[in-house]
Amino acid sequence: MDNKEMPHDLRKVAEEFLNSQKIVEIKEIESGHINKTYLVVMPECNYILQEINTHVFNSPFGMMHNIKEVTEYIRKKLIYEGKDPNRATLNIVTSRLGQDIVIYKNRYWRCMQYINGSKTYEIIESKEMFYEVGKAVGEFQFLLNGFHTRILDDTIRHFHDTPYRYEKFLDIIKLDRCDRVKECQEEIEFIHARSAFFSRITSKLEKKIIPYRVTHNDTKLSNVLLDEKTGKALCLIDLDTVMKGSILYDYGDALRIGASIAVEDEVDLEKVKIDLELVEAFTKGFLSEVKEILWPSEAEALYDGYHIITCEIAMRFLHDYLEGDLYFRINRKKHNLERARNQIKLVQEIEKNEKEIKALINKVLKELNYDEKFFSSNLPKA
Ligand code: GN1
Ligand code: MG
Repeated sequence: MDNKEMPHDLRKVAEEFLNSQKIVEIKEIESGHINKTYLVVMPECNYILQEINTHVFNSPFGMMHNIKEVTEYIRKKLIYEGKDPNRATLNIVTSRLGQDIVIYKNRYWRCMQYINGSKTYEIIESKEMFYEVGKAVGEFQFLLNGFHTRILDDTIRHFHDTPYRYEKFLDIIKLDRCDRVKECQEEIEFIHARSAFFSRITSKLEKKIIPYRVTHNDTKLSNVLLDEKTGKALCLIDLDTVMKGSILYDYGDALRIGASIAVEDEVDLEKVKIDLELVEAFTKGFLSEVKEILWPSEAEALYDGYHIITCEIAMRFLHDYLEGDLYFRINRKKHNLERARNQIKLVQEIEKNEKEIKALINKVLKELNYDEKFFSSNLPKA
């Protein structure tokens, strides 16, 4: 969308945050399945303007509270370490009246600084690149270690509660409002067949075998900023779902997209394969950052994180298709079904490579000299 086509309302909203005289143009950015995102071009610096999807985030102020608290905490830690906080965390731009959210015609908007010279990717281009992504995901955890989970709102309750999501999935199948169940029998069976292990992570959280941490919860590749020139990791963006959770989901979600050689909605399922060298590179970057904080019980369940999050996302896409595409934005009629099939193929690939993945994780733990205690415990059995 160029300036001439720019809807009047969009400019009006931008003006609530930025000087209208200086706005060069506003362009839509095609990214993410939930919020609508625009780039506001200004003379020296660009800004991100986002319309918050309040169907998904029904407590937008709670969400902004979380983002503010977390970015402030990270900023302080970065300053203390002598790093540049402007490129290593998100910076919220408040409105003329000093508010984080502007409500315009009943729609909710927010603004953030665009980090100059940064780039995101939909597909990984090299091992080095994915190593950097691993470092960014690990560093996020490291920086937030010690941040109290109770400070944060539960923005989307039961977000990575896979057994809960399975219960909701069963309800949707029973209702079959869109008469789509018969078309998806095979996919539904695939999910049923794996439901027994959906609680592997949540039950460990409940029993305190693994800790609740402040986690990102949406560590897909396109949410990691890399420096355009150096390729080095800058930071994680899209902090909408930052809340208490398990590090295992963050580890797994990043691998889910990054270690697959096809994009998430690739329809040629032959192309949906995982690259073990990429799994290793990411794991190295990630584990090198979390060495001081990771529990042995978490290390031994890293594979489960990868496996379960991929099942969960497959189930969520299928759920949305069965419900009539109410949640994820779609660009074609069967987009959610295609995404679900793609993720199901990915789960099959993960299962096929289970031994190899577990062996790789163990190898990296050893190479990084993880403490003896990690090896006396029950590490993933290859
Ligand atoms: C959604 O909005 P986006 O694209 O960052 C979703 C994630 C899914 C992801 C799948 C709030 O993320 O949970 O993993 O799509 N976000 C929400 O690509 O549901
Ligand atoms: Mg998101």
